[in-house]
Amino acid sequence: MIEPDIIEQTNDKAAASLRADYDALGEHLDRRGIDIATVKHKVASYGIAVPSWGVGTGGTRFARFPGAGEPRDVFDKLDDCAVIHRLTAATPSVSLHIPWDAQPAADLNSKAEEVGLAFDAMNSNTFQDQPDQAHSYKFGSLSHTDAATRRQAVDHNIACIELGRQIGSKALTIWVGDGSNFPGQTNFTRQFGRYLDAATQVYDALPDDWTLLSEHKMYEPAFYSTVVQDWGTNLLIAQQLGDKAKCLVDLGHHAPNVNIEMIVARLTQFGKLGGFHFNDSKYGDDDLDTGSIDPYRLFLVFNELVEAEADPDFDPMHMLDQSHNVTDPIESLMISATEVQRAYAQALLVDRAALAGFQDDNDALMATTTLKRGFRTDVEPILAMARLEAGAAIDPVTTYRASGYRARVANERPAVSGAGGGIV
Ligand SMILES: [Mn+2]
Repeated sequence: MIEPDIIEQTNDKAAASLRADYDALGEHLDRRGIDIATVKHKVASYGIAVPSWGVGTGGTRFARFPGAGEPRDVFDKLDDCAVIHRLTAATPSVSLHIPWDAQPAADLNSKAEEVGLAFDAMNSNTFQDQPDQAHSYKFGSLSHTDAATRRQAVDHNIACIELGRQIGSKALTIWVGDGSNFPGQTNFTRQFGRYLDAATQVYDALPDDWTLLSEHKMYEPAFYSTVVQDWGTNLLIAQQLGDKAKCLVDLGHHAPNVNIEMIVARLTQFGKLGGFHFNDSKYGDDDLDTGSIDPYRLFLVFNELVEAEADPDFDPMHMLDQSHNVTDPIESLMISATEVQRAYAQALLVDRAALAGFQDDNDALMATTTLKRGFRTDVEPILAMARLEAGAAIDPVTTYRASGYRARVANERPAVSGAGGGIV
């Protein structure tokens, strides 16, 4: 897929400059009492899951403009995901969306083994109708007024668990588009009761070592009210269902300016933070590339995660969830994976003892300056050196473009694709 020679050639051109930059940063960090090798090791062991639906062009509610060489099916998607991991060494797993990616487990396993990837959380889909389904989700799925429709949605989630169990997944992510568009259209209380009842049936089918991740979203596709609209409702669900149920935080699923890092802290404090969908947004659920709009917010989220790292039981799942409309999705996902790593590395540089001291002394200025110092540090040499040492690319996008991968798959894959995609 990507010739090793291409990686070697492009790395050779950049390696001397990288070593000089890395050494200089190492000296600088040493003066701050930070061992650069320790930070690099943590970055190198950090992995984030790629969403299978992210390697195709997403589109908006208005239009979708397909790109060249789009994946035709889950096997093409896994090829593209493998390219991302080959060049970044940051994305060892893929999160599947069912039924878009539904294939026999044996075929999925053999393809994953061929390309060296594992499967992360399974995602169910009850926000659109499939051609062969008996009951429509037009007016909801797990919270639908009709018992047979709810049963169909429950059965679909259980089928996702069953497939996931056969391919080594350990989690099911549930996001529903259920809600209403008019005041009075639904009774909030009865609708949420139906949701909890149906979600409990899914939860009861979960293997012991699995996690059920419920994902909240403020609005869309329902515009007046959404059943799982915010982290408060999400927490109620996780508490109601049981220990294996946790909350998934998608950065884009909040109103502008919401303090997401504080939501992360709250859920962490009570053992209910289950995972993330990383992306970025300017106005709503824009699904823009991670770190493209507000990298400081991403850093502040990671500051909370690093703060919680001391607890050995703290292990939330990390996934990207983006929609790419104007870029090559492989390039966007490579950049996004490294942006998440960057925020993690910057958060590792925060002098936590000093920060705690300033907090206790109510020295607001020194506290915020101490925190921001991590964000101000250019950690790119750490990320690039981790990639080089893992046999990946110092500059993933340059190497990817030099490889000619997109032109090659464009020859093999027809321009019109039936593969699922979109904003979720
Ligand atoms: Mn999401």
